Amino acid sequence: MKIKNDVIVETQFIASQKALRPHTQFHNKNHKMLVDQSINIETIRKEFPILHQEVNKRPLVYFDNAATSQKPQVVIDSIANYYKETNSNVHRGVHHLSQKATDAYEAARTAAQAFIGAKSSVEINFTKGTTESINLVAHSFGNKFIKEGDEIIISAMEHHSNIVPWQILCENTGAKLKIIPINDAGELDFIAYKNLLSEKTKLVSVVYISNSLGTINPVKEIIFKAHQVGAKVLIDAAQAAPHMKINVQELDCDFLALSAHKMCGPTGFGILYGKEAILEEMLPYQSGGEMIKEVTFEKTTYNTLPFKFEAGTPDIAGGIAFKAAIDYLNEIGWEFIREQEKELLEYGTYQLSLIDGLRIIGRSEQKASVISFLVDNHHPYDVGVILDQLGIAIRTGHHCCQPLMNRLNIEGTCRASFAFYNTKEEIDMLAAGILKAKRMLG
Ligand code: C6P
Repeated sequence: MKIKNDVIVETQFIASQKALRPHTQFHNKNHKMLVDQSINIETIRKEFPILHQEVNKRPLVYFDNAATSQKPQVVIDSIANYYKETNSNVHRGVHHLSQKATDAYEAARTAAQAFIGAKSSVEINFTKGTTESINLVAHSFGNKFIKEGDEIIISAMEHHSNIVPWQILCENTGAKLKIIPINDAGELDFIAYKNLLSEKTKLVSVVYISNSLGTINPVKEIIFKAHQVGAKVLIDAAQAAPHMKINVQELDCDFLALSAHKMCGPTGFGILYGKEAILEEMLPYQSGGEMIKEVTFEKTTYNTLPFKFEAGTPDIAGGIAFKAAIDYLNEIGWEFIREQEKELLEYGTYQLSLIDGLRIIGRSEQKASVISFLVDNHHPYDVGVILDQLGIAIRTGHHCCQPLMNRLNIEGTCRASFAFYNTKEEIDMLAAGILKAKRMLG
């Protein structure tokens, strides 16, 4: 595509629209498998009903996938079907529906175990999402194992969810929070990280993929180094889970947190992975029903893993829909997801770089399909509002990473985050929209 006088005069994306999936299996609307049939991107898009609407009389361009991804029909159906056919409480009843609900809910745990390559399903704790998972570790691990004078290491590019729980823990215990600096491209300073590590380090908690910059961090090396000083490591995989295959045993992380809603699943559901031996030693998180073994007024004993960390009636429909999302992503195939998003990132980076006065924030060599940018001196909010008028959804602001914005000396950015169901044509519309915003904002 060439941009001249604010007009797109030529597009090159058309071939990409026909990009064929290398995968041979796919769910159709009736959730039957179509075998040996290559599917193009339009077929995938048909699975997402929300994408086929107009916003402000323009076709919706959804580039806010890092905030939350859209949901395919199979995930939407799984929620409705649960309430239509199965609704009942889990782990409690002897009756048919309760057994059925329990089986479906526990199948989600097994699917999540396979999804992240955990050794045992008891290492999968269901939570409300990444934020709750990190809070669980801060409370249940932190309050037991972190003491005055200990150190916790995070990085300068963390989401608030991976900062504030540790600050509160440090306030409560007298531990110290240490920050791994980043360079101007938005990459972690690994040498500085190694220098921060010492026998005082009890926990390292870092983001796998930055939500604001798209940086993919070398978490395997980070974990290896932390283990050399005896520290445990938590990986915030909120942005990694939608984009790449994760294997917790290969990474050897001690904890990993993710949210279902960023990977085509439901909101308010996620997992905390923890190594079984560590989870066994941790304090309960919330208390009440389900997490107990026996209650008397004198003493209460706690349930076995994973129920020890799952007090109260869970989001059963959420768990079942999470499994539907995992199955869906596996069927799309990680190779396809990686290739499609890589192409979108490269194309988007190129097209946006052609725009005069546009500055891309976050230039890591290892990057996921997130482009943060600033246009001239315009406030990201103003650019975002104009793009919204054109039907284009991006996120603007600090993206819950205020310390990162301070480090970069900016208030915030415009952020376009792509998913495998996005197209180059949509990126062309974004580029044209930015040019229009430039014109309107002067
Ligand atoms: N980032 C974004 O627009 P929850 O809200 O618990 O599902 O996820 C929190 C979270 C933690 N870590 C990272 C790296 C994240 O990106 C997020 C959520 C969204 O970037 C909403 S602020």
